[in-house]
Amino acid sequence: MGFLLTKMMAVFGDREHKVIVVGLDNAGKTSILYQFLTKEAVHTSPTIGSNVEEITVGKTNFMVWDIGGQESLRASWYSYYGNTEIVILVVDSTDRERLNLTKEELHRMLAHEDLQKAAVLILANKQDVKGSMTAAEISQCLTLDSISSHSWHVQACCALTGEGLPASLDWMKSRVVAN
Ligand SMILES: Nc1nc2c(ncn2[C@@H]2O[C@H](COP(=O)(O)OP(=O)(O)OP(=O)(O)O)[C@@H](O)[C@H]2O)c(=O)[nH]1
Ligand SMILES: [Mg+2]
Repeated sequence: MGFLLTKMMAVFGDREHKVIVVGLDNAGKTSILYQFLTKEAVHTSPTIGSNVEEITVGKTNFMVWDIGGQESLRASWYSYYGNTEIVILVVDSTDRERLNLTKEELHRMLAHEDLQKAAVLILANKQDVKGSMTAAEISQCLTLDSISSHSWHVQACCALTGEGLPASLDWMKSRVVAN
């Protein structure tokens, strides 16, 4: 039976892996979701609630939930946590003032019982903007080196051009294959 299942998965592909995309409002979460899907920049407006799309990378299927980041919506992020395998935390690399707030949200999420097995991908978005913080700066401000409870990775990207996003999908794929 196990052999048959392995064979079928090789032919039809794997089951779906749940991914949530979080981060403060205006970070670029929806832009990233649709850049993943269409490989193009899309016009967005602030997300009220969430968007969900299936993203396929080779034979790996991700069900990706993009959740609104406005303050009033952050309190309900937890309702999306169940069965999440990967958390994508999108950071607006131009928003120095609110990086501490992102840090608080990140560490709060990592402490949540439903996310204990999730891997975390931090996307340092808006790298096209002159003077934006580097991935290394963001990594330091978010104290990523102190995280030993979760597998994590930081990636610089630009949702307008798609730069850095294929590498992000590769890392996500490596995480779900590893488990
Ligand atoms: N320059 C630049 N602008 C970006 C980039 N990514 C997103 N933006 C812009 O940032 C604004 C917010 O993008 P959204 O994708 O709507 O942000 P969001 O994180 O989904 O915001 P909420 O839904 O309110 O939580 C839009 O005007 C985007 O065009 C980027 O890489 N570079
Ligand atoms: Mg949005």
